[in-house]
Amino acid sequence: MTGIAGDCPRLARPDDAPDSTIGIVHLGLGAFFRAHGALYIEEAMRISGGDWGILGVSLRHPDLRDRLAPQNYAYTACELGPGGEALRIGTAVRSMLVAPEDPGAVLDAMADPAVKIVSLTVTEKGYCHAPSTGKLDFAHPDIVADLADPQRPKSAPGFLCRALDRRRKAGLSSFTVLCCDNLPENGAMLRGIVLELAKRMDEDLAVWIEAECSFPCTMVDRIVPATTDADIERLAERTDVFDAAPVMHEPFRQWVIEDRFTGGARPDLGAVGVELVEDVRPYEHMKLRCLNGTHSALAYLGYLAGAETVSEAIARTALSGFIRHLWANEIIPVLTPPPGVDLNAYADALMARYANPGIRHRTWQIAMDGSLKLPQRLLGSIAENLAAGHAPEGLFLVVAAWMRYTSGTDEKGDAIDVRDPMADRLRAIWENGGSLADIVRGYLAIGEIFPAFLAADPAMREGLEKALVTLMDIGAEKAAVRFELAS
Ligand code: CS2
Repeated sequence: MTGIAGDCPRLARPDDAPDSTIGIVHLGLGAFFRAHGALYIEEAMRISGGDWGILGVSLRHPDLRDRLAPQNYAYTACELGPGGEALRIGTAVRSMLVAPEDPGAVLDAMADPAVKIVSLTVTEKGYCHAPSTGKLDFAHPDIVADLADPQRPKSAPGFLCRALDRRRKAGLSSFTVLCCDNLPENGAMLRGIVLELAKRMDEDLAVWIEAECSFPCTMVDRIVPATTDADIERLAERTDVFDAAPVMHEPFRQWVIEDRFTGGARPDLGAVGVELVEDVRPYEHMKLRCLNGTHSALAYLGYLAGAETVSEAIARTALSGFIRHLWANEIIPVLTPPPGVDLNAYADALMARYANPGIRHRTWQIAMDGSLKLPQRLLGSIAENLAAGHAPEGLFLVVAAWMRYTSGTDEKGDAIDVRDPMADRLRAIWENGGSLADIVRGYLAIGEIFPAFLAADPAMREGLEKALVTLMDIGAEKAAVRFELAS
């Protein structure tokens, strides 16, 4: 690190940090979990004790481990409020492994009797599934590899199956699998995926997992943009300490979990504001559709309109009015609110969160992996509108904006760096040429994204065609203005 950060002493683990041993293995440790779950867990240990230290696992790169290890896995969590920053040091992460360096060490850790929970934030694409059905994709290269070389898993489902198998064979109890990704009925979906894979490995393992292992569904929420070098420099200037891996987050946070932990073993999460409920679905629908759905809308339309961040996008009245229209007329009317929640107030609070100028959340970052995000964020709302006899033209415009974004060329003719496992396949639809109607048909034919009943609905196809024609004719911002709903 050059600049001021390079001259400062390295961040150290504070003396008053809870001295817990490891009780949780977290797959896919990144900024989000360190700014969300890990902070809740640390607070729970401070209040009620318990050995809930976290062993983080990176399933791909060593970068985060290399940054955290010299500071004993402590890191700064910077809360970026509209009025300024508040800092704290996160200490619940006790160690980290990089799976490709030593998959056996990861399995050993997961099979340790002291580990009671394996949590995950591996992003939507880490589950190797088809998002339209939630089913495992057996042709996924990581799953093919996991079946071929069982002792050296690559995928998250592969690690879960192998580790559970070790526990079963050692006569140990199962751990709770706590999925913390933005997927619909995330625990149930992951359970289905793990069982599919386990069945292929060993029928008895699948039977054991089915009987012994709990996969509670969760809803997680906190806006955590990727940390930049500028953030690291700014923090060093402010604190005179060099932290190579701080996390940046908004003040708001919410975690709703179904209280079904194996053997009831969990940190005292209720003491720190986590909502432990019977049924997460209404919370998850509210969050995935109201927040993530409009986040994706701002990502695609905002990017095409030249807005670099969410707060820049929302500062344009065309886009903020459009988002208000989506909530009021196309998203909230088909939602069932969680007990005691006023969805209009929830949407108003979201608008304030998006406008927070302290958070520089890039539209490009949110636009990533749209092929895996669209179903749960947008297509559910579209399907329910259509079923109610209403054509959701604003949501069609968002899907059309995703189509245009994934063409790889923006409104000025510049290239877009599209990050998506399906990027080549999506761009090929445009390269094959044809009318805009052909393009829409090409997208709708992707069964992993669009469920057959929706792709076959003429109202869906015609609505998308109309939206794409408008978008190509007049551009994202002018297309959005047509829907503008004043505050
Ligand atoms: C975002 C989410 O990057 C994205 O796709 O929509 O990461 C979002 O910031 C979080 O889900 C907020 O809880």
